Amino acid sequence: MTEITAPKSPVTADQFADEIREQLKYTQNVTAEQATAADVYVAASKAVRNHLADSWFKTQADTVNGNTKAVGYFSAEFLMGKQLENALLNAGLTEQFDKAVEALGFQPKDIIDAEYEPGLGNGGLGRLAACFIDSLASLGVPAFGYGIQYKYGIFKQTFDENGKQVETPDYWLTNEEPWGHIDYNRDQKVSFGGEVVEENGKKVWKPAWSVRAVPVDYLVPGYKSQRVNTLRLWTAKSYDEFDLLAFNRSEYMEAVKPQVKAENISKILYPEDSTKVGKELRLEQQYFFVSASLHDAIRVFYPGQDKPDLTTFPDKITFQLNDTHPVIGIPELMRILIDEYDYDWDTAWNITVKTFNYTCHTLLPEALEVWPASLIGELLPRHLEIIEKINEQFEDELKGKGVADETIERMRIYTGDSVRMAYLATYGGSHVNGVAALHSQLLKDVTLKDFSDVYPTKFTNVTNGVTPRRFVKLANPALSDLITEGLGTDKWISDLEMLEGLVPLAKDDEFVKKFAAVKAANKHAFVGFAKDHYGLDIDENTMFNTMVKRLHEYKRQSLKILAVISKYAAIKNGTVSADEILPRTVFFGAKAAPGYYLAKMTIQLINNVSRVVNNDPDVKGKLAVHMLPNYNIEMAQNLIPATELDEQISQAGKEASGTGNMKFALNGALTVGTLDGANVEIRERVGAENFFLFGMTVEEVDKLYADGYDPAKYYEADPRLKQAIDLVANGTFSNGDRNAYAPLVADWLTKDWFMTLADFSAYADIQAEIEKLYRDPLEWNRKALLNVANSGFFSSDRSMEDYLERIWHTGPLAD
Ligand code: CJB
Repeated sequence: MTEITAPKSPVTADQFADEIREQLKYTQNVTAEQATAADVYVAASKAVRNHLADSWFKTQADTVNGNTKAVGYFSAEFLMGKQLENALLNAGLTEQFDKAVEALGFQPKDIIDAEYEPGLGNGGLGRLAACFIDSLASLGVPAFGYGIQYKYGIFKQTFDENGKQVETPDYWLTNEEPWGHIDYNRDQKVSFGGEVVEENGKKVWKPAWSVRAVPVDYLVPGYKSQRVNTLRLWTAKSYDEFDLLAFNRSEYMEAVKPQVKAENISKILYPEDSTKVGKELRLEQQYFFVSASLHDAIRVFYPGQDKPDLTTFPDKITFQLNDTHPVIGIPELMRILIDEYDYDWDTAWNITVKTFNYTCHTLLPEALEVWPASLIGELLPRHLEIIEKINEQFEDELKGKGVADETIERMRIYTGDSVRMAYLATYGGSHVNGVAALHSQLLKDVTLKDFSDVYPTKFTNVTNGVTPRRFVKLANPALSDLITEGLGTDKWISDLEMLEGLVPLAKDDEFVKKFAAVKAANKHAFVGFAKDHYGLDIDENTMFNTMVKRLHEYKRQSLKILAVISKYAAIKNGTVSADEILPRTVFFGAKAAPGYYLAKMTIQLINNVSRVVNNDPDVKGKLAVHMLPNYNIEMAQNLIPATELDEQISQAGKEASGTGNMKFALNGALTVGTLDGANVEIRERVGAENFFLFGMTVEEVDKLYADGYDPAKYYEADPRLKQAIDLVANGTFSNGDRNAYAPLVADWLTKDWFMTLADFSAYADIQAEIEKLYRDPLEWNRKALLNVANSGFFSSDRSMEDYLERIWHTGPLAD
């Protein structure tokens, strides 16, 4: 046995500079003189990774031998953001790094910026997974993130000369990537297709083809916990790299076909978010990573054992299913236990239910994945049999509980034609949770009502959170310093509810002025960032008003852009006087799924409103609009700290939680928002007087649907709205082309499923209140500070503690 050593003691800046030089010389093969910023980035990353290695080994050993159950977080997405700065912070090497790279002749910021951001996620769900594994490591809880190392992450977004979104591939792995360690010796075989036969009374799956799942390990360092967990992302390789016979026949393309087919599985992240995509490849991806991960967990916890006692598996690890994407793991664990380890059905079912839990992230029924049974049958024939049997058992159980036949019909997991993954997850796991209080309530009352009636104790809530390390400490160093000054300690970074200690300081005008100065400095910094990255000239003496998130009808970017257009018209027509106008810069950032027609048209509209408004001398200095391309974590880290007013304006009952809302509140923006998702809890905590609430409630929305919604009525009733829509329709933002936005306009006037028009007047009206407060900087900043002070609850550390207590029933490793 190798002895597990304690973590390496921190080094001096000189020593760290030597370590970087050594990496440059022996692994990068460049001299310090030849090195570019990109070289130094790679060398410094490898050097800091070495510092984390001993803690990583120790954590792995303690995880297997330790006192507590581990967590396996199964997620098709991990949107990690850049790694170096976070790794330095958690390794306690930030200062040494700064000095070391300066000694090498570089600016620390240039080295940090040289990292290429991995985009292995679409939006909220993927970023949440990244926050959660950061928090688990920081709390000292042994955990594995399990997912896919996509060769191409989320597409890069640019805009063409007409303002349309253009997607280009994200070639992130063509740059040297110092973080992931590919481990060919710990691969797993994942099989597909074929048929199920009976041999000696036993079902035997004879797959048609297999791929090699190779793990790529990323270190997940905890903040001040001395723990380093593992993010294990699988990459697909072929067992038959090359068909030599075909090659020798000069059929070169044929020769590499097996390789292409296998490697396709981990080639690309589906650029969807909350919408269902029923693609064969997507099911292959899902099965690929959960099958490899389940086998990996058995390998890790029962090393070298041919016949492990897997009845202890639920005591070793608990798996959280991040949405429905990994739910095929339930029949896969059944198959492993029955077919590979000879357990009987009931024992296997017991183990499986105890091992899995499911988080639902949506309220849109169409976003719950449903797979055609024929597809599962073709790709995973043994799993379809198991799913059928699970469904039989389920229906019997429901009958036994006296559930009415028509209810059972509605609840079926397997309908004969299709398999409902959310239902499978609810039945096949111990707990189901929503991601904000309102969301969890609506899951129980509406989306999964039948299930909650029969299994009430399975349902719980865990409100989302965000990591204070990345989204406050790193993103907003000036605010972090001020918080530390105000509280007299920096312990809040790992105990965010300490921010409450700032509440009394909101009465101290001097402190509030310092807080305002931080915001002003962040705005100034963002002006520089926007100039460098987008070539924009932004006036920092305007209110910075931001709406960044995926583009969805339910999130209602339309509402914001219609209000902007209405404001533009009012300024142009002189319906507001010059001294009534509060100068604003409106920032949008949003990617639309490539096949989402209305979402893409909305982006085009925003870009063209931006073009018209920003070039109109009549509104210069009063209103500017920018659609920033390629919203990603880096942009979030720069824009959120500079934002003064944040938009969370989804239709009530549609946004499961939101996590951007938390990041903005923690960085001292005020929110204009509806009573939706986690907005409800944010408002409760920061105080109704420190939040701009508008719009219909869930009940009002339901009533309006029930009464029959006619958007045209709202268009006729509010002249501001009518004018804004007319300007879109009459070609003002399309060089006179009246057809350019016709589908969008038609949708607004005849359908408007998310009731943008019904909420417009309330949204336009509340702007006066917002602007009035903004004219009083001391009061505005007092309220913004109270947002910071009262948002400590929204740390992902707290979310993790809630999961530990309510769902996972485990805790940190002993030292
Ligand atoms: N969400 O990002 C996604 N993708 C999905 O496919 C479904 C939901 C989002 O998850 C976030 C994390 O829980 C939520 O905050 C957000 O409301 C939800 O849309």
